[in-house]
Amino acid sequence: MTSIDHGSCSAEVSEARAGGRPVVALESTLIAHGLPWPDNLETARGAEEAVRRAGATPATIAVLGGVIRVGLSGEELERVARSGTFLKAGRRDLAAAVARGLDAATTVSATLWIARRRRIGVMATGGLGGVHRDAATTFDVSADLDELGRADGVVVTCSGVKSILDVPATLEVLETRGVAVVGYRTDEFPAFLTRSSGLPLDVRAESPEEVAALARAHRSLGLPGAIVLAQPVPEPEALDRDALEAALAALDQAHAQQVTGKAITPFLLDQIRGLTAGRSLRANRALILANARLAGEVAAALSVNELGDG
Ligand code: PSU
Ligand code: MN
Repeated sequence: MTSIDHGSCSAEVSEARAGGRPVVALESTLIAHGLPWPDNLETARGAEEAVRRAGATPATIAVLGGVIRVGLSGEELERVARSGTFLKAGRRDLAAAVARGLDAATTVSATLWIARRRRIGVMATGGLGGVHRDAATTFDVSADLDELGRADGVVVTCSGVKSILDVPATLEVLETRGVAVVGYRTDEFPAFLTRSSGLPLDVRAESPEEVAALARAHRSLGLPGAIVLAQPVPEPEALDRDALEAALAALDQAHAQQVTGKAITPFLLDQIRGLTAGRSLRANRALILANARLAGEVAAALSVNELGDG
Protein backbone atom coordinates (compact mmCIF):
# COMPACT_ATOMS: atom_id res chain seq x y z
CA MET A 1 0.00 0.00 0.00
CA THR A 2 1.36 3.44 -0.84
CA SER A 3 2.24 5.75 1.99
CA ILE A 4 1.29 9.39 2.18
CA ASP A 5 4.07 11.88 1.77
CA HIS A 6 3.12 15.19 3.35
CA GLY A 7 1.14 13.29 6.01
CA SER A 8 1.33 12.96 9.74
CA CYS A 9 -0.52 11.23 12.56
CA SER A 10 -0.97 12.94 15.93
CA ALA A 11 0.96 11.49 18.86
CA GLU A 12 -2.27 10.08 20.31
CA VAL A 13 -3.14 8.27 17.08
CA SER A 14 0.42 7.03 16.50
CA GLU A 15 0.58 5.59 20.01
CA ALA A 16 -2.78 3.90 19.66
CA ARG A 17 -1.77 2.34 16.35
CA ALA A 18 1.63 1.24 17.65
CA GLY A 19 -0.07 -0.36 20.65
CA GLY A 20 -2.64 -2.13 18.46
CA ARG A 21 -5.47 -0.17 20.07
CA PRO A 22 -8.63 0.66 18.10
CA VAL A 23 -8.77 3.93 16.14
CA VAL A 24 -11.83 5.56 14.52
CA ALA A 25 -11.45 8.01 11.62
CA LEU A 26 -13.80 11.02 11.64
CA GLU A 27 -14.44 13.22 8.60
CA SER A 28 -14.14 17.01 8.78
CA THR A 29 -16.41 18.32 6.00
CA LEU A 30 -19.40 18.04 8.28
CA ILE A 31 -17.53 20.35 10.72
CA ALA A 32 -16.38 22.95 8.17
CA HIS A 33 -19.34 22.87 5.77
CA GLY A 34 -22.18 20.80 7.25
CA LEU A 35 -22.89 22.57 10.56
CA PRO A 36 -22.79 26.24 11.64
CA TRP A 37 -20.39 27.73 14.17
CA PRO A 38 -20.30 27.12 17.15
CA ASP A 39 -22.46 23.98 17.05
CA ASN A 40 -19.93 22.45 14.65
CA LEU A 41 -17.09 22.65 17.19
CA GLU A 42 -19.27 21.32 19.99
CA THR A 43 -20.38 18.42 17.77
CA ALA A 44 -16.82 17.66 16.61
CA ARG A 45 -15.60 17.56 20.21
CA GLY A 46 -18.60 15.51 21.26
CA ALA A 47 -17.92 12.98 18.48
CA GLU A 48 -14.31 12.57 19.64
CA GLU A 49 -15.47 12.13 23.23
CA ALA A 50 -18.07 9.54 22.18
CA VAL A 51 -15.34 7.51 20.44
CA ARG A 52 -13.13 7.70 23.56
CA ARG A 53 -15.92 6.67 25.91
CA ALA A 54 -16.54 3.65 23.70
CA GLY A 55 -12.91 2.58 24.21
CA ALA A 56 -11.27 3.77 20.98
CA THR A 57 -9.04 6.66 19.85
CA PRO A 58 -10.58 9.31 17.57
CA ALA A 59 -8.65 10.48 14.49
CA THR A 60 -10.31 13.50 12.93
CA ILE A 61 -8.84 13.92 9.44
CA ALA A 62 -8.20 17.20 7.60
CA VAL A 63 -5.56 18.98 5.52
CA LEU A 64 -3.81 21.78 7.43
CA GLY A 65 -1.48 24.07 5.49
CA GLY A 66 -1.09 21.43 2.80
CA VAL A 67 -0.32 18.59 5.25
CA ILE A 68 -2.68 15.63 5.56
CA ARG A 69 -3.36 15.25 9.28
CA VAL A 70 -4.72 12.17 11.01
CA GLY A 71 -5.78 13.22 14.49
CA LEU A 72 -6.11 16.90 15.43
CA SER A 73 -5.35 18.80 18.63
CA GLY A 74 -8.12 20.78 20.33
CA GLU A 75 -6.83 24.02 18.75
CA GLU A 76 -6.64 22.45 15.31
CA LEU A 77 -10.20 21.16 15.60
CA GLU A 78 -11.27 24.69 16.49
CA ARG A 79 -9.42 26.04 13.45
CA VAL A 80 -11.41 23.70 11.18
CA ALA A 81 -14.67 24.73 12.83
CA ARG A 82 -14.02 28.48 13.03
CA SER A 83 -12.14 29.40 9.90
CA GLY A 84 -14.84 29.53 7.22
CA THR A 85 -12.12 29.37 4.55
CA PHE A 86 -11.42 25.63 4.48
CA LEU A 87 -11.90 24.02 1.08
CA LYS A 88 -14.21 21.04 0.77
CA ALA A 89 -11.87 18.30 -0.41
CA GLY A 90 -13.11 15.11 -1.98
CA ARG A 91 -10.50 12.49 -2.85
CA ARG A 92 -9.56 14.15 -6.12
CA ASP A 93 -9.00 17.54 -4.46
CA LEU A 94 -6.31 16.28 -2.06
CA ALA A 95 -3.34 16.76 -4.38
CA ALA A 96 -4.19 20.38 -5.15
CA ALA A 97 -4.64 21.16 -1.43
CA VAL A 98 -1.24 19.56 -0.66
CA ALA A 99 0.58 21.15 -3.61
CA ARG A 100 -0.69 24.62 -2.71
CA GLY A 101 -0.29 24.38 1.05
CA LEU A 102 -3.99 24.94 1.68
CA ASP A 103 -6.41 24.17 4.50
CA ALA A 104 -9.12 21.68 3.51
CA ALA A 105 -11.82 19.66 5.21
CA THR A 106 -12.14 16.10 3.94
CA THR A 107 -15.36 14.49 2.71
CA VAL A 108 -16.17 10.82 3.19
CA SER A 109 -14.32 9.90 -0.03
CA ALA A 110 -11.11 11.72 0.98
CA THR A 111 -11.31 10.64 4.64
CA LEU A 112 -11.80 6.99 3.70
CA TRP A 113 -8.92 7.08 1.26
CA ILE A 114 -6.59 8.53 3.92
CA ALA A 115 -7.87 6.26 6.72
CA ARG A 116 -7.33 3.15 4.65
CA ARG A 117 -3.75 4.07 3.90
CA ARG A 118 -3.21 4.38 7.64
CA ARG A 119 -4.86 0.98 8.05
CA ILE A 120 -7.66 2.48 10.13
CA GLY A 121 -10.57 0.08 9.73
CA VAL A 122 -13.52 2.04 11.15
CA MET A 123 -14.86 5.45 10.21
CA ALA A 124 -17.86 7.54 11.31
CA THR A 125 -19.88 10.18 9.49
CA GLY A 126 -23.36 11.71 9.50
CA GLY A 127 -24.69 11.10 6.00
CA LEU A 128 -22.99 9.64 2.96
CA GLY A 129 -22.95 11.42 -0.36
CA GLY A 130 -25.00 9.65 -3.02
CA VAL A 131 -26.79 9.80 -6.33
CA HIS A 132 -28.49 13.16 -6.89
CA ARG A 133 -32.06 13.11 -8.17
CA ASP A 134 -31.14 14.68 -11.48
CA ALA A 135 -28.08 12.45 -11.96
CA ALA A 136 -29.40 11.04 -15.23
CA THR A 137 -28.75 14.42 -16.82
CA THR A 138 -26.16 16.06 -14.51
CA PHE A 139 -24.07 12.93 -13.75
CA ASP A 140 -23.89 14.18 -10.14
CA VAL A 141 -22.98 11.03 -8.22
CA SER A 142 -20.82 11.54 -5.12
CA ALA A 143 -17.27 10.18 -5.23
CA ASP A 144 -18.12 8.76 -1.78
CA LEU A 145 -19.79 5.82 -3.52
CA ASP A 146 -16.73 5.08 -5.61
CA GLU A 147 -14.39 5.19 -2.65
CA LEU A 148 -16.74 3.05 -0.55
CA GLY A 149 -16.38 0.51 -3.35
CA ARG A 150 -12.60 0.50 -2.86
CA ALA A 151 -12.32 0.77 0.92
CA ASP A 152 -12.11 -2.97 1.36
CA GLY A 153 -13.26 -4.08 4.80
CA VAL A 154 -13.61 -0.61 6.35
CA VAL A 155 -16.72 -0.23 8.52
CA VAL A 156 -18.41 3.15 7.95
CA THR A 157 -21.14 4.21 10.37
CA CYS A 158 -23.74 6.69 9.08
CA SER A 159 -27.45 7.48 9.18
CA GLY A 160 -28.00 6.87 5.48
CA VAL A 161 -28.07 9.60 2.87
CA LYS A 162 -30.13 12.76 2.72
CA SER A 163 -33.68 12.28 1.44
CA ILE A 164 -33.08 14.99 -1.16
CA LEU A 165 -30.86 12.47 -2.95
CA ASP A 166 -32.19 9.61 -5.02
CA VAL A 167 -32.04 7.06 -2.20
CA PRO A 168 -33.08 3.94 -4.17
CA ALA A 169 -30.55 4.77 -6.89
CA THR A 170 -27.86 5.29 -4.23
CA LEU A 171 -28.56 1.82 -2.79
CA GLU A 172 -28.35 0.34 -6.29
CA VAL A 173 -24.93 1.92 -6.87
CA LEU A 174 -23.70 0.67 -3.48
CA GLU A 175 -24.77 -2.83 -4.50
CA THR A 176 -23.00 -2.54 -7.86
CA ARG A 177 -19.81 -1.36 -6.14
CA GLY A 178 -19.84 -4.35 -3.77
CA VAL A 179 -20.54 -2.29 -0.65
CA ALA A 180 -22.27 -4.29 2.09
CA VAL A 181 -25.08 -2.33 3.77
CA VAL A 182 -26.03 -3.39 7.29
CA GLY A 183 -28.94 -1.90 9.25
CA TYR A 184 -28.06 -1.31 12.89
CA ARG A 185 -31.14 -2.36 14.86
CA THR A 186 -33.27 -1.55 11.82
CA ASP A 187 -34.68 -3.43 8.80
CA GLU A 188 -34.79 -0.28 6.68
CA PHE A 189 -32.18 2.04 5.26
CA PRO A 190 -32.43 5.14 7.49
CA ALA A 191 -33.19 8.50 5.88
CA PHE A 192 -30.73 10.79 7.67
CA LEU A 193 -32.83 13.32 9.66
CA THR A 194 -35.84 10.99 9.50
CA ARG A 195 -35.69 7.40 10.75
CA SER A 196 -36.92 5.42 7.83
CA SER A 197 -36.81 5.52 4.04
CA GLY A 198 -39.19 2.60 3.50
CA LEU A 199 -36.37 0.83 1.64
CA PRO A 200 -35.66 -2.62 3.11
CA LEU A 201 -32.17 -3.92 3.90
CA ASP A 202 -31.13 -7.58 3.71
CA VAL A 203 -28.79 -7.59 6.70
CA ARG A 204 -29.45 -6.37 10.22
CA ALA A 205 -27.16 -6.36 13.26
CA GLU A 206 -28.09 -5.93 16.91
CA SER A 207 -24.73 -5.39 18.60
CA PRO A 208 -21.18 -4.13 17.97
CA GLU A 209 -19.99 -7.74 18.40
CA GLU A 210 -22.28 -8.88 15.63
CA VAL A 211 -20.98 -6.11 13.36
CA ALA A 212 -17.40 -7.08 14.22
CA ALA A 213 -18.15 -10.68 13.18
CA LEU A 214 -19.55 -9.47 9.85
CA ALA A 215 -16.50 -7.26 9.28
CA ARG A 216 -14.12 -10.12 10.12
CA ALA A 217 -15.84 -12.40 7.62
CA HIS A 218 -15.78 -9.67 4.94
CA ARG A 219 -12.06 -9.10 5.55
CA SER A 220 -11.04 -12.73 5.77
CA LEU A 221 -12.84 -13.49 2.50
CA GLY A 222 -10.86 -10.63 0.97
CA LEU A 223 -14.05 -9.06 -0.36
CA PRO A 224 -13.77 -5.63 -1.92
CA GLY A 225 -15.80 -2.69 -0.71
CA ALA A 226 -16.66 -1.11 2.61
CA ILE A 227 -19.28 -2.22 5.11
CA VAL A 228 -21.79 0.60 5.55
CA LEU A 229 -23.36 0.36 9.00
CA ALA A 230 -26.50 2.47 8.90
CA GLN A 231 -28.34 3.44 12.08
CA PRO A 232 -31.38 5.72 12.33
CA VAL A 233 -31.16 9.13 13.99
CA PRO A 234 -32.01 8.77 17.72
CA GLU A 235 -35.79 8.76 18.19
CA PRO A 236 -36.15 11.89 20.38
CA GLU A 237 -34.39 14.11 17.84
CA ALA A 238 -35.75 12.51 14.66
CA LEU A 239 -37.71 14.70 12.25
CA ASP A 240 -40.84 13.56 10.52
CA ARG A 241 -42.35 14.11 7.11
CA ASP A 242 -42.39 17.91 7.26
CA ALA A 243 -38.63 17.72 7.28
CA LEU A 244 -38.84 15.97 3.96
CA GLU A 245 -40.96 18.75 2.57
CA ALA A 246 -38.45 21.32 3.82
CA ALA A 247 -35.72 19.38 2.08
CA LEU A 248 -37.61 19.37 -1.18
CA ALA A 249 -38.26 23.12 -0.90
CA ALA A 250 -34.51 23.55 -0.39
CA LEU A 251 -33.89 21.61 -3.55
CA ASP A 252 -36.18 23.98 -5.48
CA GLN A 253 -34.19 26.89 -4.05
CA ALA A 254 -30.95 25.33 -5.20
CA HIS A 255 -32.34 25.01 -8.72
CA ALA A 256 -33.68 28.57 -8.68
CA GLN A 257 -30.30 29.93 -7.53
CA GLN A 258 -28.39 27.63 -9.88
CA VAL A 259 -26.31 26.08 -7.13
CA THR A 260 -24.54 22.99 -8.49
CA GLY A 261 -21.62 20.62 -7.96
CA LYS A 262 -19.97 20.32 -4.60
CA ALA A 263 -21.57 23.52 -3.32
CA ILE A 264 -24.97 21.87 -3.34
CA THR A 265 -24.72 19.77 -0.15
CA PRO A 266 -23.67 22.68 2.15
CA PHE A 267 -26.31 24.88 0.49
CA LEU A 268 -29.11 22.37 1.06
CA LEU A 269 -28.14 21.73 4.69
CA ASP A 270 -28.20 25.46 5.37
CA GLN A 271 -31.61 25.89 3.71
CA ILE A 272 -33.10 22.93 5.59
CA ARG A 273 -31.87 24.37 8.88
CA GLY A 274 -33.76 27.58 8.20
CA LEU A 275 -36.89 25.79 7.02
CA THR A 276 -37.09 23.47 10.06
CA ALA A 277 -36.34 26.21 12.60
CA GLY A 278 -33.20 24.54 13.89
CA ARG A 279 -34.74 21.11 14.47
CA SER A 280 -32.61 19.69 11.67
CA LEU A 281 -29.52 20.95 13.49
CA ARG A 282 -30.43 19.04 16.66
CA ALA A 283 -31.17 15.91 14.64
CA ASN A 284 -27.93 16.24 12.68
CA ARG A 285 -25.90 16.66 15.86
CA ALA A 286 -27.60 13.71 17.57
CA LEU A 287 -26.99 11.34 14.69
CA ILE A 288 -23.32 12.34 14.33
CA LEU A 289 -22.71 11.65 18.05
CA ALA A 290 -24.57 8.33 17.88
CA ASN A 291 -22.60 7.24 14.81
CA ALA A 292 -19.28 8.20 16.44
CA ARG A 293 -20.18 6.18 19.52
CA LEU A 294 -21.23 3.16 17.45
CA ALA A 295 -18.00 3.34 15.43
CA GLY A 296 -16.03 3.39 18.70
CA GLU A 297 -17.93 0.34 19.97
CA VAL A 298 -17.36 -1.58 16.73
CA ALA A 299 -13.65 -0.66 16.69
CA ALA A 300 -13.36 -1.85 20.29
CA ALA A 301 -15.18 -5.10 19.45
CA LEU A 302 -12.73 -5.85 16.62
CA SER A 303 -9.95 -7.47 18.63
CA VAL A 304 -7.20 -5.96 16.48
CA ASN A 305 -7.68 -2.62 14.76
CA GLU A 306 -5.41 -3.18 11.78
CA LEU A 307 -7.31 -3.76 8.57
CA GLY A 308 -7.12 -7.35 7.51
CA ASP A 309 -6.04 -8.57 10.96
CA GLY A 310 -9.33 -8.08 12.76
N1 PSU B 1 -24.20 14.81 4.16
C1 PSU B 1 -24.52 15.59 5.20
N2 PSU B 1 -23.63 16.51 5.67
C2 PSU B 1 -22.40 16.64 5.10
C3 PSU B 1 -22.06 15.78 3.99
C4 PSU B 1 -22.99 14.90 3.56
O1 PSU B 1 -25.63 15.51 5.71
O2 PSU B 1 -21.63 17.50 5.55
C5 PSU B 1 -20.71 15.89 3.37
C6 PSU B 1 -19.90 14.60 3.63
O3 PSU B 1 -18.57 14.98 3.92
C7 PSU B 1 -19.96 13.87 2.31
C8 PSU B 1 -20.00 15.03 1.33
O4 PSU B 1 -18.84 13.03 2.09
O5 PSU B 1 -20.82 15.99 1.95
C9 PSU B 1 -20.53 14.64 -0.03
O6 PSU B 1 -20.36 15.70 -0.91
P1 PSU B 1 -20.62 15.52 -2.48
O7 PSU B 1 -22.10 15.26 -2.61
O8 PSU B 1 -20.19 16.82 -3.08
O9 PSU B 1 -19.78 14.36 -2.90
MN1 MN C 1 -21.52 15.97 -6.31
